[in-house]
Amino acid sequence: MPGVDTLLVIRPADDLLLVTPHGGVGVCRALGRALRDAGLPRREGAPYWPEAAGEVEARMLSTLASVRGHRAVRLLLDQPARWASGLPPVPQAVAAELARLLRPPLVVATGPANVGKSSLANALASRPVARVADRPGVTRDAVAVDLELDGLVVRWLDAPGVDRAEDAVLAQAQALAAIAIEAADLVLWCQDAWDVSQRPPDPSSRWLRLAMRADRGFGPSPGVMPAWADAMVSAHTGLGLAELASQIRRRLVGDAALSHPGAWAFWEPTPPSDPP
Ligand SMILES: Nc1nc2c(ncn2[C@@H]2O[C@H](COP(=O)(O)OP(=O)(O)O)[C@@H](O)[C@H]2O)c(=O)[nH]1
Ligand SMILES: [Mg+2]
Repeated sequence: MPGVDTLLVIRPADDLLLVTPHGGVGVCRALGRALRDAGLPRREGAPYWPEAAGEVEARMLSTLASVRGHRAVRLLLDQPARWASGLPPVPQAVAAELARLLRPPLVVATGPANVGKSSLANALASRPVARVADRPGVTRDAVAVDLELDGLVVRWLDAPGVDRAEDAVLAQAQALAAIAIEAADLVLWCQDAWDVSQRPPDPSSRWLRLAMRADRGFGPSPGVMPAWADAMVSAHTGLGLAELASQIRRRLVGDAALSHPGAWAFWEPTPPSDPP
């Protein structure tokens, strides 16, 4: 296409041409029309990945094009060899966990206002994604961002504080956040490390309790994690951020699932299951 696009044409078989333009939808449509007019219709059922050694590899290449996160990529690359060597499929529960490598699981950060929830999202994203202020009620509509945590991409939702809403708009935002919390794969309860006035949720596989702003010191032994917490972080100093990322990843896709040697039918829909 002179002046519009440069494209690559590959002929992997006598009766098959692969045409790979760089352009957008308009270029592809124009190309489709031109090929049809030239008497070269698109062959129905033509393989999308004719260079693949087999069906699993073709599916793998196709899935690889849309996934993010190095853990997904590594595991997918290994699957054709596993199926070829006749390894038994991974159990259903493992497949359900591994499915989270392909579709970002939902992680919601909630808790009282003004404890550093938005700052935590910004620190993990390494860029400003949510507004930060030294007063409650600043985060209203939950802010969503995709974050890669320890090689797993999650959909992170920074929710407004759960304190009593001082206006109807915040109350509405809180009601929406409550729906997201119900749907979440993992909920992060965020509370100041030194705050003893709150009652953190009971331990649960779906909740992770974070002691926030831990750089400020707290209690009789600064730097020691409060008994109620599962993790201790500071968005300002970076304390505990790498450990938090790894803890979140392990809660969502456990080490046992990642290192399971079985063959993974990553193309099959998996029913949702409880987190590990
Ligand atoms: N010392 C300290 N202050 C923090 C930290 N994270 C946030 N803050 C401050 O706490 C206040 C509230 O932060 P914000 O992220 O808006 O809290 P949110 O309301 O829970 O989202 C702001 O003044 C932040 O600068 C932290 O890790 N350490
Ligand atoms: Mg906020």
